Amino acid sequence: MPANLPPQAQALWVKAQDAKTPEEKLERLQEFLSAIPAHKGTEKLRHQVRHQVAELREELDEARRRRKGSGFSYLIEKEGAAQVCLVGLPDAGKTHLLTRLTGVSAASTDVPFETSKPQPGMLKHEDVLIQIVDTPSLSAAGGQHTARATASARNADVLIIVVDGSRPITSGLDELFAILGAHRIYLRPTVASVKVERRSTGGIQVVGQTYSSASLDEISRLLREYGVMSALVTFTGRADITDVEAAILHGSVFKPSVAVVTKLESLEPQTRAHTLSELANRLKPIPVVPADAPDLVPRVGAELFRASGVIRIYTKRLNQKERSQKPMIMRRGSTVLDAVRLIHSSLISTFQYAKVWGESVKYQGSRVGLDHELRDKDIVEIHA
Ligand SMILES: Nc1nc2c(ncn2[C@@H]2O[C@H](COP(=O)(O)OP(=O)(O)OP(=O)(O)O)[C@@H](O)[C@H]2O)c(=O)[nH]1
Ligand SMILES: [Mg+2]
Repeated sequence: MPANLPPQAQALWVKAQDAKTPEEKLERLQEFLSAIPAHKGTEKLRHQVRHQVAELREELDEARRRRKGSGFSYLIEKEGAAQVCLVGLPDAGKTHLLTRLTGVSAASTDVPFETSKPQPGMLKHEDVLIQIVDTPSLSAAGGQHTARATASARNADVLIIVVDGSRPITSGLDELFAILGAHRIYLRPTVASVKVERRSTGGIQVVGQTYSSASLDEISRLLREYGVMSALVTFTGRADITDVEAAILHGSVFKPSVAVVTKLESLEPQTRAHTLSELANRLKPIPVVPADAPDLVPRVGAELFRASGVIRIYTKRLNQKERSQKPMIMRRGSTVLDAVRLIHSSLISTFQYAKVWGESVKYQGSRVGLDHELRDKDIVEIHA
């Protein structure tokens, strides 16, 4: 159902977006909240704005504490090929898993909400390092732990959903999804969705709306009403104009994820198998890895690498046999041009061709141009 906001509420929303400080934003969001008419169509929106208000309050409280005290920041700076965040309900086994994946030791007992701030470690996957961040547990009641965990999850490239296999699966997942959803974090690309990325210039650009009933005019008009003059709008599936509005208002994010199931070893073999297949069904297409797998670290590493959407590219100097030891980390879909830019931008003007070995070419050592798309583990030799 569309939110159909009256112009006055729309204007207040625009004002809230233009807020210069978190204090101002909090105040304006509260004004906006009180201007949203209460009916079925605005239920979700009201719920989410309320959450946003609560999050901002937490953030402000935290900033105040920081000013007084330790100067500690709760967002972990990214390192390695990707940042992965462990999320889950109390006592699911996140901290224990951090230790198993990275060797970092931290208190992990049966005290719920034991972890109170994010902590990082590095997992080695083949020749790359993947950063794993342990977070406080999520709770439907919200609060500081949940705020820190969801902020970390938003910041991460990939999530590991830690599921306690000894507890009822359905209710546990429902709770987890409800909490993440309330914070506008989604684990699966929805069948129909819209992503609105704001830009400073360039007007409204729309891609992928072939299957949508929304016209470019309609989309531009709606965005303008909300004060968005330049943005890249990406449609997936048969999303319509109400999905555009939802994307502007809710700022949802999609996070690729991998599930790890803990505490399976005490289960009867049959119950164990049933639990795993129930989870796989429910979470499809998210891969599910049992925490008692003997090859846990390489398996999780491979799944995380796949989910992260990055590839490794090696370089080779002219007339040398060996490729570089260390890979360059690039986004999937990157081309020779992207690689050349990363090596040295001055090479672009003198570039003649590149020779490539690996999966992206049919014949090893083929000559390719700048627009050639690279694959994981390709070796590139630039001729310039
Ligand atoms: N049997 C078994 N116990 C586990 C497993 N994973 C974790 N545990 C135990 O479960 C308890 C909770 O584990 P934690 O790693 O502290 O859980 P958490 O998700 O970090 O929970 P918070 O306290 O909210 O941070 C600890 O006593 C762990 O030893 C597992 O795979 N099997
Ligand atoms: Mg913990």
